[in-house]
Amino acid sequence: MLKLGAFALVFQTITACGDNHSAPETQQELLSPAVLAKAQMTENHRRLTDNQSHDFYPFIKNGRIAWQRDIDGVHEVVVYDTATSTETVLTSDKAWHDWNATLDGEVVAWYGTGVQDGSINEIFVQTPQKGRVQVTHAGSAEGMGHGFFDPIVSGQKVVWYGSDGTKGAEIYQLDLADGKLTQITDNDSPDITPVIFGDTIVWCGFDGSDQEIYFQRGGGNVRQITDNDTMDLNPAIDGDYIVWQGRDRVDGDFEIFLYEIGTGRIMQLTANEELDMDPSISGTHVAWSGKQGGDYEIFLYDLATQTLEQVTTNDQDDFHAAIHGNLLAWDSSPDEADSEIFTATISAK
Ligand SMILES: [Ca+2]
Ligand SMILES: [Ca+2]
Ligand SMILES: [Ca+2]
Ligand SMILES: [Ca+2]
Repeated sequence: MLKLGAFALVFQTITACGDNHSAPETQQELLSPAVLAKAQMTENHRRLTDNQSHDFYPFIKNGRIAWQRDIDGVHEVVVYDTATSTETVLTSDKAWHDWNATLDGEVVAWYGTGVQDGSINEIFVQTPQKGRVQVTHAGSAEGMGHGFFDPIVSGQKVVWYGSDGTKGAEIYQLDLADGKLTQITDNDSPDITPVIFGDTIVWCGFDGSDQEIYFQRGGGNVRQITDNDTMDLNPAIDGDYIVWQGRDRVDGDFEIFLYEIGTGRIMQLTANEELDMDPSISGTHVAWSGKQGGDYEIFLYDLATQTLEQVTTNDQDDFHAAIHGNLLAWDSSPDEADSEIFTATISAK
């Protein structure tokens, strides 16, 4: 293992911003840039699908993987259980393109785009108790914009974003336990791509000039993590850690950042001149898609050991890293044809 370099410490003061957003109380440390030691952490690399359909956008929870597959021109939800090695195509109706599937236990959620009317997008949730339920109804209301997108499930909670019909996109939460729908944000700017862990919701909002990362814990005040003049996008959360992609203010490419809620520390995980995007986090492991030598590869970083692995090495794009526990998944197009789902396991230390 290589020796780690020292972190350069930069102090960043976060100031108050926007309507209902409260300012972080403390100064934050920006640890930048991390000098990464290389280590092999994954094994059992596997091509999970092998067909003529596009398989992409995997999501993992507790050994179950959900993704979307283009079947005869219509996108459907597929769920794979690693415990039983069984694949189930969950949706088969041809009325909706079903996208961005997410799951936790037996609860599965996704959004559908009307095949007939491609401008309407609705959230669907499937549970053992109630079966499949369309939980939003943008299509039946006047002036509801394009509807609702990108649900994420955690326990009995589902979050998503979409137009409230009058202003920019807002963040919504549905509690499946009591059926209560809560609008988390209410402002004039777009709030998009929420993620949830327990009672903490994280999303990407707009501060008037560019995108920032916000979160709300336990229904309390909205707190702002980033405050800069460049784009901060695609947050993910696990436990006390929030990750996202932010623009490198020197080179203009995207880097991966991490925020620790308990300490308020921000850490920059990548420092290069290529695009690093779409991070996912589980425990101390962070995975993302980064450009390397002309195409994208999957990278895995362990916060505990401060080591980095380039998981893929090939000439095609590897996208949409998803991680939970010791399982990592992503999609790629190995034959320059349709895309497939790939998995790897993270070895026990
Ligand atoms: Ca395929
Ligand atoms: Ca920003
Ligand atoms: Ca970069
Ligand atoms: Ca690649």
